Amino acid sequence: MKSLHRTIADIRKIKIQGANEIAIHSLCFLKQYVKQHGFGKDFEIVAKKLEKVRPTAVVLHNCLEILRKEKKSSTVDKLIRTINSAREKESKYSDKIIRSQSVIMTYCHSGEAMSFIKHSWTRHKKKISVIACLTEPKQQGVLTAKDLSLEGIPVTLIDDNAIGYFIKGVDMVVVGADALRLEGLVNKIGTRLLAIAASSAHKPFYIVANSLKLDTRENFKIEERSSREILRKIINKEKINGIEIRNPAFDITPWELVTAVITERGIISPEKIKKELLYEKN
Ligand code: RUB
Repeated sequence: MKSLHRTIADIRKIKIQGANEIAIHSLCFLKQYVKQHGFGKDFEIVAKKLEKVRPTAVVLHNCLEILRKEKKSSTVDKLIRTINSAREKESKYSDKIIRSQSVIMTYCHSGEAMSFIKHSWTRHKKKISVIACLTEPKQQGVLTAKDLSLEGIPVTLIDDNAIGYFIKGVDMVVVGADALRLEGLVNKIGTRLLAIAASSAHKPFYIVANSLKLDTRENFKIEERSSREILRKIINKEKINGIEIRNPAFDITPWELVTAVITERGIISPEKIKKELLYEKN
């Protein structure tokens, strides 16, 4: 069994990344933990420690809220199954969105977006190609490019600055989500600019996200990561001391820029997602 320390370290260092994987790995740890220690006071301490590592991604938070209510170790398995089966269900809708010869632009590395795109290639045999954006500063887009390329999908890796150059040639943008909030889609920093580029080029912008990503938290914060991630990319560091460097990990894309959200329950309009969020809030 992976220790709490190890689980937290792997999530913090982005060895485990993406909202669903963060939740699944935390749940795997908790499964062993509750077998030994149950759901007593210490469970809450451990749960809070895990939740604090990547606070923006809402899936783990929503899973913990369910666990806090049900207090059953079988709930842990149920939640892992729910996340995994949502990916499969969403993927089936790729047939309705992705056609042969489609050029798809994607951003960062989202397990749900990956499954959706791969499904159209492997199951529906669509001759697609993908443009993966590098996604600075952590470059998770490289994972995406490798992942798709291993499946045999033609993939081109581009710098984030080249989005405006390539957007006219794509048929759609497909991204994942860290959270779906009333204000909009929370996803990797840069997603908002990509959505603006897609909208100005009249290209559809799709999100693939399960229902555990609905986020009604009052206490919501955008994770700000170490400035060192930006600093190490600067070639000339002369006279750089004293300049403030900011490194938010996520941004919010307003719903007006989103075409639809593909969930395990079907393809849902942004208006319906907002209604669901309002309903859950009240
Ligand atoms: C990952 C990211 C992903 C979402 C969705 O950011 O923004 O698009 O988390 O991923 P990071 P998934 O690499 O900082 O965790 O679909 O796998 O839940």
